[in-house]
Amino acid sequence: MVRSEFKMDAMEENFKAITDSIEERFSDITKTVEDLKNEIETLKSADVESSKTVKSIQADVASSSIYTRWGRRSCPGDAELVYKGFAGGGNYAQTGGSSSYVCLPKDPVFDGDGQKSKHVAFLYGAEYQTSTATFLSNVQDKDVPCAVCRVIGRGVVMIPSRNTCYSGWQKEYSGYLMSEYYQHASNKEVVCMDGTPEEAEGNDNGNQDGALFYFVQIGCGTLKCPPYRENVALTCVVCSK
Ligand SMILES: [Ca+2]
Ligand SMILES: [Ca+2]
Repeated sequence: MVRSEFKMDAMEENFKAITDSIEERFSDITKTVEDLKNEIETLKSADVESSKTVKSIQADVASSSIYTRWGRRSCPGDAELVYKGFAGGGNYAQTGGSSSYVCLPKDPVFDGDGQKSKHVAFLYGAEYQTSTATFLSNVQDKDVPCAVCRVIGRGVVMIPSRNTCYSGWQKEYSGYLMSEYYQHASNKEVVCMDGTPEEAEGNDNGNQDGALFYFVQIGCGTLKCPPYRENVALTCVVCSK
């Protein structure tokens, strides 16, 4: 009797030891599973972060904006110079031809003398026509340069009739709106001339005309004054973000 009781006790002890060990292992496994879950979550968020970084780097590399800085031979700030040259466009006295100003590079490349046509559009160099203005009249008849500029990872906007950018935007350059004289045969787009205009390389101070640049002012009416004002040259600013 005593012997079998002793046997039972021993069995019970043995059984308890086994269940304890199972419980212990189970708790270890649960902890390991928890640890692995946490690790997976950490890896997942790290992956999301790194793919975000990769995407933003790709966006920076892929996206760039181009603008023309009229009246200058260089690009401002961190903008990269694509090329510089001479502002040109259709002749002020001709009804046909280019209604855009174009930035012609200083180093043209031609395909050959034999390639020509009788019926064509003409491009001419451009001059500042500021003699009747109360400011910058010293650049009258000077030839207008231009620079084509590239900014990486930012968009660009030209805002007419402001000389400062809106909050969060970086100023590329500011100046004055210019276009063709309102009574000339040729009409042109409105562009933003740098506020500190230079002369083109090889400038001739003489009056050769061609495509012309005049300041732009407001005609009040449908456009309300205020906030607009008559008899004041309109400003402009080129901003990037
Ligand atoms: Ca000239
Ligand atoms: Ca002129």
